[in-house]
Amino acid sequence: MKSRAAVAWEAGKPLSIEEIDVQGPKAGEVLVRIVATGVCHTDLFTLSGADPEGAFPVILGHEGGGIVEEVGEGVTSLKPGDHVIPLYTPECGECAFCRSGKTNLCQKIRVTQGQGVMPDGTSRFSMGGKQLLHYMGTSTFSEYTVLPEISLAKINKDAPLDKVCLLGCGVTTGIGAVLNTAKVEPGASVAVFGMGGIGLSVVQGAVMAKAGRIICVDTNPAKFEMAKMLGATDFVNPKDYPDTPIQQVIVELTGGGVDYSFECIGNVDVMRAALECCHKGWGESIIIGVAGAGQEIRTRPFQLVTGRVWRGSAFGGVKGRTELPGYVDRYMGGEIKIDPMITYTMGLDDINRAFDLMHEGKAIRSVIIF
Ligand code: NAD
Ligand code: AHE
Ligand code: ZN
Ligand code: ZN
Repeated sequence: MKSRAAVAWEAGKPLSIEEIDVQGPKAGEVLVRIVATGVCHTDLFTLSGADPEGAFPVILGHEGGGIVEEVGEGVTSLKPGDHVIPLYTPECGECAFCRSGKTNLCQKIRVTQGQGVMPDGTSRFSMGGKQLLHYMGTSTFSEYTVLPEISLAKINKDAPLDKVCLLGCGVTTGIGAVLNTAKVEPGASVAVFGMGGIGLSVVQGAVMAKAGRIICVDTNPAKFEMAKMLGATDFVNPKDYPDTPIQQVIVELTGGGVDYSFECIGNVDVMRAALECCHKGWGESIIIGVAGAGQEIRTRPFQLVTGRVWRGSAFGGVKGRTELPGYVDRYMGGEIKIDPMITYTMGLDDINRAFDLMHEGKAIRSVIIF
């Protein structure tokens, strides 16, 4: 079938709106009509060429909401008409990772997903006979996309797909990092570095966890208004302290450091600051930001010897098929806020503007409506 899609032909170039060919679903696969998709910083990151796994030409996008159009042979858990959120972290329920009870990082299809192909090693996308790659197993920048059955969470049909698409990455990642990865307890102090869609969702998670102090750090003070509206208590712009390392500013502000910090930028120097602003003896820092090829984190081992903990979080530690429907219901019940995160909505033809707005720091999330 034909599909409108935004194609990334090469790194560093704007996306091109094309009419592509999409092959129907093979065994264990599902054809989905994407209704709406968010644009996440990770899409920009891969388009920039900084992603070690980035391969082109590719159809990016991983924060979508859609409707099942057709199912392949052997698919039992989904049928045409079901509303779904694509999962870049699938959940097969049977691999060692799924069975461990310790992680959400299902590895059943991770190798082929990273290579930009379906589990059988081939792509369902092409144009003029030339193969186009899948991205993160989701490729939501195409009106029609094909995913493995294990990469789809079935959700409440009453949920607006142009809102809950943000649960496909940003909102879930931030809230989950607080509740699942850090397990922030009531009264705890929290520092959040980076007030994009992820950092603001960490703020939201910290409020849900009943954290005491929620300190937001961003070099763009325009972001603080939304953070305050979501429940943040303190705002720090590193540019106001040109002569003092930001970790020292936060240690002094809190009289010894925070209980938890979250890096939501992808900057390895900020990752160090986020660790070092944690309280001696128990402070935990969670890395959420994705850093480019060749980047490495550094600190004095003494920081860890003296009790600080460095951890990471992918998709907020959330098991998508099991837990995401509950996140959707919590949005429907008013507990999870998504609408304020949507700064712009636009059609697929304007998708490059969504990338520009994020680069310029003017959008928390742009949602593309097909
Ligand atoms: P974003 O671009 O919307 O937000 C980043 C924010 O960081 C901006 O507000 C910006 O002003 C601020 N910032 C930049 N440099 C800064 C600095 N030196 N000090 C303080 N603030 C600074 O991005 P996003 O969509 O919120 O994504 C954030 C990061 O999280 C990205 O690296 C993205 O790839 C990553 N991410 C990870 C996961 C995961 O599962 N681990 C999921 C989604 C996104
Ligand atoms: N491909 C990159 C890493 C990218 C990365 O860390 N992705 C996150 C999700 S970001 C969503 O916006 C993730 O879930 N990682 C776990 C995984 O298995 O990819 C690289 O460095 O190679
Ligand atoms: Zn993302
Ligand atoms: Zn699995």
